[in-house]
Amino acid sequence: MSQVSESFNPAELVDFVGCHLIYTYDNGWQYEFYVKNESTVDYRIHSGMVGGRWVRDQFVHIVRLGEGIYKISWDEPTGTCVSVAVNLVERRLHGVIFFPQWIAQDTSKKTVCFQNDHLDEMRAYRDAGPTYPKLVIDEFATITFMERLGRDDQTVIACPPSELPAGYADRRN
Ligand code: FER
Repeated sequence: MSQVSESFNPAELVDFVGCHLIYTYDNGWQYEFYVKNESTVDYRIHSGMVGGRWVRDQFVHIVRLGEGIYKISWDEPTGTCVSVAVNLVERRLHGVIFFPQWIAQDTSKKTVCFQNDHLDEMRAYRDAGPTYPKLVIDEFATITFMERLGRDDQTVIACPPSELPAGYADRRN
């Protein structure tokens, strides 16, 4: 592992690793993530301000807050910072997204891509800014689909949202 977070405690994350969730924020934005391992997530954004964007192998900080309750926090190469608190028992989640100003203003949707193929480009946009004022999005979400898979599965998040089978994100359980 190239980076380790201060609160890192892998033993507490056994039940969360492998978790695959699809959820919709109360503002209508639909997201999906897969907890690949104790410090990595893959995700896809189905709809919203940056719908179509997808990312693999994002380094994240994950902590357990209680029974079925976890918090995932990270800093994107774009400069967007995210912190998501997940309650698996009540199937609710609360996310805070801190968008830099350049993304808030970006009508050409520069971050809507498979980010892994454009990492240097994203860092260059981030460094060019402007960063401030940040656009802070603070929303609850409802988890509409939830399953437990194995760790380090490369097949879960493997294509853009547009190439998924019809109805993929609408499955409910
Ligand atoms: C989320 C909110 C925001 C999430 C990812 C993001 C995987 C990422 C946003 C971005 O980089 O544009 O719940 O879950």
